[in-house]
Amino acid sequence: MKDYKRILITAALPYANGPVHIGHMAGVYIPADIYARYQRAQKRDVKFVCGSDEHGVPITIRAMKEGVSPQQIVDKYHAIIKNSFEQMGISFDIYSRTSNKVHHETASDFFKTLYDKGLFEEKETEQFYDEKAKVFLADRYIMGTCPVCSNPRAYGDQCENCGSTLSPEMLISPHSTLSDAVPVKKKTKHWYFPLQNYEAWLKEWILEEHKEWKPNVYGQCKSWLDNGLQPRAMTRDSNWGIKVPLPDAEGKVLYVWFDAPIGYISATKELTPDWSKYWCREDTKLIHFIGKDNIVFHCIIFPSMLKAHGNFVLPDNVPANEFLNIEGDKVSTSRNWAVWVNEYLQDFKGCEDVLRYVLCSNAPETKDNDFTWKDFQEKNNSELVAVFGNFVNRAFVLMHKLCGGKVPPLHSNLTDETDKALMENMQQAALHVQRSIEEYKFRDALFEVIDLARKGNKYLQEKEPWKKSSGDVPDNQKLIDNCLHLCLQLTANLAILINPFLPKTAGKMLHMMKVVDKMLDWENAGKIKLLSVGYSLRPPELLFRKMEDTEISLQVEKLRSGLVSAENRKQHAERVEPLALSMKPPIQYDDFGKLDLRIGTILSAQKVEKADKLLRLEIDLGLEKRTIVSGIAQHFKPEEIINKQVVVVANLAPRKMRGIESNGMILMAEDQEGKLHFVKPESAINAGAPVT
Ligand code: B3M
Ligand code: ZN
Repeated sequence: MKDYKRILITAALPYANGPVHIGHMAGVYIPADIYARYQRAQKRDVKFVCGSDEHGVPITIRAMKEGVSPQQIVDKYHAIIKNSFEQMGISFDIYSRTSNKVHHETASDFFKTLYDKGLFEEKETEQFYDEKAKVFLADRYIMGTCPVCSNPRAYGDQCENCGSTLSPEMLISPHSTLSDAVPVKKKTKHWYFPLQNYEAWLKEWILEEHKEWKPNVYGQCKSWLDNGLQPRAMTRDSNWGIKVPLPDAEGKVLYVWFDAPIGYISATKELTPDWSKYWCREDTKLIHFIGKDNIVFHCIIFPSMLKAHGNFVLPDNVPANEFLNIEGDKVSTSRNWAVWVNEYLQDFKGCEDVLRYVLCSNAPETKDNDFTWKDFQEKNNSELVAVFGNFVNRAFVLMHKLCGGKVPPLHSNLTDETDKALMENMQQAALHVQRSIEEYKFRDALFEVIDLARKGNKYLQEKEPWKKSSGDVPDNQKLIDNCLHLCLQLTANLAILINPFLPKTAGKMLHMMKVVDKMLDWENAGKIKLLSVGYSLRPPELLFRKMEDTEISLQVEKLRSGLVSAENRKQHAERVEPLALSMKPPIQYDDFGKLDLRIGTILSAQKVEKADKLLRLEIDLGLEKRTIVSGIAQHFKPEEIINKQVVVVANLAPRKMRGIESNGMILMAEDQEGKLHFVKPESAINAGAPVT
C-alpha cells in the first residue's frame, strides 16, 4: 500500500441529455459520496469532483428530438441534474460542466500535447454516412443488431443490453437513428490513438499491479487486453463539441470520450489554483467512481491517454458497480422504465436519506441488482424506522423520563457483562465500518451500522430500565443511569457511523444531542465518552417516518403507466420533456368565465397534523373568511406568509382534507426548481377584489 498524501475522487460525468435516475445514484454518486464524506471525516485532504458531460451524440440527438439547440439541452439538464445532486446531499467540491472555457482549453491542450509528440495516426477511412441527414454515423447515430446478444437496438458504440463495446462496422443491418436510412460509405479523415502501443504496459499495470481491483472491473479489463487493442479514432465529424485544434480540421471535434474524462482535470482546475498538486503528484490517490459501462474508458483508454501525456497520475482504483434494475426489468430511458431522482425528490420531500439508504443497502456492488418499491418500503419501515430510528428515539425518551433530560453518569463499579459487551460492540463496529468503506464495500459497512443499532435495541430490551424506576432497591437509579449513559454514547457513535451514508440524519442527531459537527470526526468513532455527564439534551425528533402502502402503490402505478411500449417509443421520444411544459388543450371563454377568482389575504396559517405537505390557511376574502387547506407546507413556513395576498379560486366545491373542509384553492406558480411562488397583485389591494 502506497503512502498517499491526498485523495482525488471523481464521479462519472453524467450526460446532460436527461435527468439522473436511481440507477446512476446507486451505481456511482452515492458510493462516491459515502467515500468522500468518510475521507473528510478522517480529516484527509480530499477533493471530490464531477460535472455535466455536455458533448457527444447523446446531446445532439436529444436536441434534434426536442427541436432545440444542443446548448439549450445542456443548459436545461445541467440545471436539473445539479439540483438533484444537491438535494440528495452529494457533496461535490465542484459540479462543473464540459462546456466551460477552462475545459475547452484543457482538452484542446491535451490533444495538442499528444499531437505534438507525434502520437496520433492520421487516417482517411470510409465510414457510414446518412445521405438524407448529411451526417457521418458514429456512436449513437447508428443502430443495428448486436453481434453478441442479438439485441436489435444496439448502438454504434455500445449495446445497452449486454454491455459490449461496439463499433459501427460490427452492427448487423445498421441504420441511421436520425432518418432510419440505410447508410452508405463515405471517406473522412480522423486522428487515431494507437491503443495497441499501450497494451504491454496496461497488462503490467492492471493485470499485475492491480490485482486488488474489483473482480468485475479486473475481469472486463482482462478480456479487453486478451482480445488485443486497436487504434481508436479520437475525433468526430460534428459541429457540437471541442474543435480539433489543428489547421485543416474544419467540421471536426474531439471524440466525447476523449474530452469527457479530461473534464475531471478541468473541474479540479476550476476548483482550486492548487489543482496540479492533485493531478501531478505521485502521492495523490485518484479514485474513479463509475458504472460498469464506463470501465473500458476509465481503465484502458483514459489511463493510456494520461500515460501518453506524461504529466498526470493514474487511478489507484476504479470501483465500478454493475447495474440496478427496477422491478425486475432493466432500466431503459427510451421506454421510460426508470425512477427519476428529480421526481422522487418531489414525491418524497424530506426523505432524501431514505433513498440513499435503500440504494446503498441494495447497491449492485458485485452483480446487477433489483430495486422494487416494496423493498424500498420494507427497508424504510423495518430497518430505518423500526431499528435505527426506534433505538435513538427510545434512548432519548427514556433519558428524559428517567434521567431528567441529562446525560446520566456511568457508575463503573456496577457495569456488568452486558454493558461491557455493548461497549465492545461500539468499538468493533467502528473498525468494521472503516475497513469496509476503505475496501469500497459500502453495503457491508452500512449493514454493520444498522446492526449496531439493532444491538442497542436488544440491550435496552434486556436491561428494561423502565421497570427499574420503582426506586425501592438502592442501586436502581444507578443501574438506570448506566443503561442510558451507554445508550446515549451509542447514539453518538451511531451518528458518526451513519454520517457518510445519511448525512441529514446525522445532522438531526447532532441537533438533538446539542453537539457540533466536530463530534463526527472519525477519530471519535468507537469512543465511549462522547457526551459529557450532566449535559442536557433536546427532546427527540423523528428521524424517519413510516411509508404507507398507498404512497408505495402510487409509485408502482406511476412506473407502469409511464412505461412506453416499443411501438410508440418513437413518438414518445419526440414528445418527452419539451422545454416548455406541454400546453393543455384549448378551452372556450365560457369555461374560463365559470371561475370566480378573488384576491385574498392570509390571516393565519398552521401546519396540519400528520400531513407534512399541508397548511391550514384562514383567508380574508373581503365579505367573508375562508378556511383553505393548501399543499404548500414544504415551501413556506406558516409565520412567513401571514398578511400575504394571494389569488383564490373562490367557487371551487368544498373538499375535505385530513378532516378539514377546504373551501377554495390558492394559485401558485412553479419555477424550474419545482419551488412554489404565490401569484399576487403588484401592490396590496382590497381583499375580495375580483381577478378577471
Ligand atoms: N457521460 C457516460 C455515461 O453517462 C459518460 C461518462 C463520462 S465520465 C468521464 O454513461
Ligand atoms: Zn448486446
